[in-house]
Amino acid sequence: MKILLFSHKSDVDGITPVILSKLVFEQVDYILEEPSTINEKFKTVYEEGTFNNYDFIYITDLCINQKIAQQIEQDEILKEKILVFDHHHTNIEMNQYSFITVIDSDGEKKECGSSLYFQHLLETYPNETLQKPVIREMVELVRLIDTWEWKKDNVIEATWISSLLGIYGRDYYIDFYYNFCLKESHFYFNQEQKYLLEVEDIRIKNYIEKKEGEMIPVELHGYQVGIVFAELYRSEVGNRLAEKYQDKYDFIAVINVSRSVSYRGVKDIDLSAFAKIYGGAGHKQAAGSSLPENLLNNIIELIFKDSKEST
Ligand SMILES: [Mn+2]
Repeated sequence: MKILLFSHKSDVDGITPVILSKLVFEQVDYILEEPSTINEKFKTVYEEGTFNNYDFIYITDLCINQKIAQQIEQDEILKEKILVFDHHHTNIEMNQYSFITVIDSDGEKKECGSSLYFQHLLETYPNETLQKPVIREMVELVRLIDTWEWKKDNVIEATWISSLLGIYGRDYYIDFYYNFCLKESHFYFNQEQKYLLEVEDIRIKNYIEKKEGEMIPVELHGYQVGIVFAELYRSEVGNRLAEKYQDKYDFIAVINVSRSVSYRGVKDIDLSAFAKIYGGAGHKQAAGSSLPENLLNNIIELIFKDSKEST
């Protein structure tokens, strides 16, 4: 079977569905996007007629908007081909569509994109590899890190799997864990990985310290916000500083000038609602929004007042 997968670009919850798909289907093509870009990308691929080449189209850890969902709902063939598995509570209302499943929590535990997709695959295509404990154990670590439930029992291994994605990069990570899942029966971290993680830990600590010194206080919509510019380790920077400065700031906004803004908090403030003001989305304590369209050009003009556009 040939499938096309749309998934979330930036974390293990978005990347793991690629690995799972490869363990199940003969041919897997995948497109990795952000919540802010998925709709446009999906629409383009749809209008190009590319979906005709696939048996199924999956969307994981992301969701399409109402307008596109309505379009699909009216397309009798496509409706049967597309399946969405998301867990972002801002998308809960999308459950009204037969091909969309959005589950934030089953009552006992929180779900993530990978855990929902894994359950679907296991029920629909229970092959030998998929039934091995290694897959279940890997998906559980992803779930723990993505839903923050690792904090409850301090399952530090969940943070390791996320750090390894940063160290390896997407392509190598996918390759490595695809082969690992084929070969191994249980999940574990090898000595080499543990060494890499130790080095990475030191790098992150140093980076956070540096960013801490550069934090800028701003008032936004009545909130006290600590603003940090960071291109690396954005989640770690945001989480650590939100915790450390909870008496001073309501939450932290990490701006990556070349990509987007991440919001991180530890208080009872719905950051997904705050992100929405700026066209973003996410979870209560971790959300994001995209940047103004002309930001980079504006920065260039601010720095080089005499610059001219060039081709
Ligand atoms: Mn997720």
